[in-house]
Order: sequence, then C-alpha cells, then structure tokens
Amino acid sequence: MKSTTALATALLATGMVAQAHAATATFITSAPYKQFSDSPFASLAAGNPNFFLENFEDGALNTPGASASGGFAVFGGPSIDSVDGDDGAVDGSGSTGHSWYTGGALTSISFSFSAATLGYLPTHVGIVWTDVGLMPFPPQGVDSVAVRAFDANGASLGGILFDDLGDGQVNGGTAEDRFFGAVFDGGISRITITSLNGSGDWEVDHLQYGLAPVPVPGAAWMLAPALAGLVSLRRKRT
Ligand SMILES: [Ca+2]
Ligand SMILES: [Ca+2]
Ligand SMILES: [Ca+2]
Ligand SMILES: [Ca+2]
Repeated sequence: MKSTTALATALLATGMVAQAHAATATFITSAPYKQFSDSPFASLAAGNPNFFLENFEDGALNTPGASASGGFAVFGGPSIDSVDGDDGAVDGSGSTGHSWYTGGALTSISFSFSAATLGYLPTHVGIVWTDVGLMPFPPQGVDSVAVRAFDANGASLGGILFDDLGDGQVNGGTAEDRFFGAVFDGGISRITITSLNGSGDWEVDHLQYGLAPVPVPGAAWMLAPALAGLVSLRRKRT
C-alpha cells in the first residue's frame, strides 16, 4: 500500500523546536495498527498504573482526565471503522467495533488532559487514525492528516503530518489505520488531529496517554549494597 511506504512525515514549523534539546517533543507515526500491542507505547503501558487506553468500546470517552473538543462514539455499521482487534477478531475489519467520529462536520478535534484529575500531564499521548470518507474534492477516502501537541501552558510543541492516508473506501477496512504519537517529558496538555484537506468525515480510535515510569537511577542500585554493608557494619559494632 502506498500509505505504508510514503515518507511524508515532517515536523510542522512552530518556532518552538528551536528551544533547548530537553524541551523538544518527539513525534511518532507507525503502521500497521491492528490492536494495542501494535502501539509504540505498548511496552511502556504494560503494568503501568499511570497509562490509559480509551478504545471507545463502552460507547464513551471516559478514561480518567481526558476530554474531547468534539465528536462522539459510534458503533456498528458498514461505515464504522474501529481498530481491528476491538471486536474480538483481527480480521481486516473494524466495522463491528466503536470509534470516535467527527459527526460529518469537524475538520479538527482536540483531546485534552487534566493535570488536576490525573495528578500529572501525560508524557506520552497517542491516537489511531482509522478512516476518512467524504472529501471536499476528489479523490474521496484519502486525506493528509496532522497531529500537533501542546505543553502545559498551551504552547505548541510542533507536530507530525502524513500525506495520502486512506484506502479510498468508506468501510471498516483496517489496513490503512495508522498510529500518531507525541512524547514530551514536560507533559502534554492537549493534542489536535486535523484533516489538512478539509474533510469533516473521519474517525479515530485508541486514544492512549500516560506517564513514563520513573526509572530507578543506576546510582541507587550501586548505593543499595553499600548501604546494606553499612547497616551490617553498625550491627557488628553494637
Ligand atoms: Ca470508554
Ligand atoms: Ca476486527
Ligand atoms: Ca474501538
Ligand atoms: Ca480503516
């Protein structure tokens, strides 16, 4: 497929990326995405109590601390395009699962994260683009998509875009489904996903976000035996 081999990814110019290296966000896009194990964040999420996956299979966006600027969950029908595995079978179709739909009207949707609810802003945020239907101009069913991220103050962290995304079909086919993600140590308050060709007829799924587990510093591992030795030394003295 053309969309899986295209190299049309690029940072969107924002001016913010000229800051110090530590203030730079990283953007990722990957395919195929048939189920959560295909996510670049899957290993990060495993056993992580601060990582959440919203697959919309309960018909709602209700994972902690996440909200959308628009759209709604849709379910079941030939034009519905969930992530493939959400219906229990990785079989090339997502038409019997749930997705998040623009309602035929929105060219852009923001997903925001509440530090008050979560206790932090997520360092990792991802979304899976699953389908586009009607376009303002031909060809139908193919779009250019941008995902942008914003920091705790609402300042742009930049973004990533992908051209010629879609299978030209208005059905639940899952071959073209694609992951978009942002990573920023300073915390992400919001992502937006946008149809750059002005379509209001597209779907996303698998909103995923969380905090990277804090690694145990190497110095602490080295210090632990030393402390144990100190304790045993004191015990011998007393
Ligand atoms: Ca839900
Ligand atoms: Ca399926
Ligand atoms: Ca789903
Ligand atoms: Ca699809």
